[in-house]
Amino acid sequence: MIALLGRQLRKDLIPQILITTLVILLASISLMPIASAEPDPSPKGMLFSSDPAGNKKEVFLPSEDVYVYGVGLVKNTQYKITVIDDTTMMSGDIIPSPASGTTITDVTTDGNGYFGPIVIWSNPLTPGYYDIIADCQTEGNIGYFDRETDAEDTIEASGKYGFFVIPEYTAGTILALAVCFASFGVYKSTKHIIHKKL
Ligand SMILES: [Ca+2]
Ligand SMILES: [Ca+2]
Repeated sequence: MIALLGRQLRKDLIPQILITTLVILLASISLMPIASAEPDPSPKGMLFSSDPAGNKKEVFLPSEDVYVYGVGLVKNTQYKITVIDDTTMMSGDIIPSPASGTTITDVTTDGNGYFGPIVIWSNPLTPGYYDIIADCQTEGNIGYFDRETDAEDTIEASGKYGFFVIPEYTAGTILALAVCFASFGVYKSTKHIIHKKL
């Protein structure tokens, strides 16, 4: 009797088992494209030159300080940040000496792979085009640029410069032009008032 009930029970369960298996199979198939679309497990870090508040900034006056912050770097890890003359780096290249007037800065990333903004160059700055490179001190080759673990300014990645320091005379010219335009505006509005009075 018990054996009969058991057989009956198993017989009733067979369709349910088949349906459950089918559902699991379909769910696996539907999840497959999602799994293959997962982001790169080792995303490349990025550096950004900025102001003290962490707003991206690429053009500096010689009288300003250059700040940098990094995102997507190796977590809780030491990096050496170097300002170099504008160049194009390939993975495996030796990291050039710091640009004149700059020094290498040590930083440690937080649990999210983030650091900064920190000052990497205090004024007075030397006019020119520069790149910023972060050399990981725990992975890759120290002193060499490793694209998998290191990060450089993202603008450098597209073959451009990381940041630019405007020459004094350019800044002076812009200021002179601004004063000129402002004076011209005052003159025009004054003239307009005089004409009105006449
Ligand atoms: Ca390295
Ligand atoms: Ca560059």
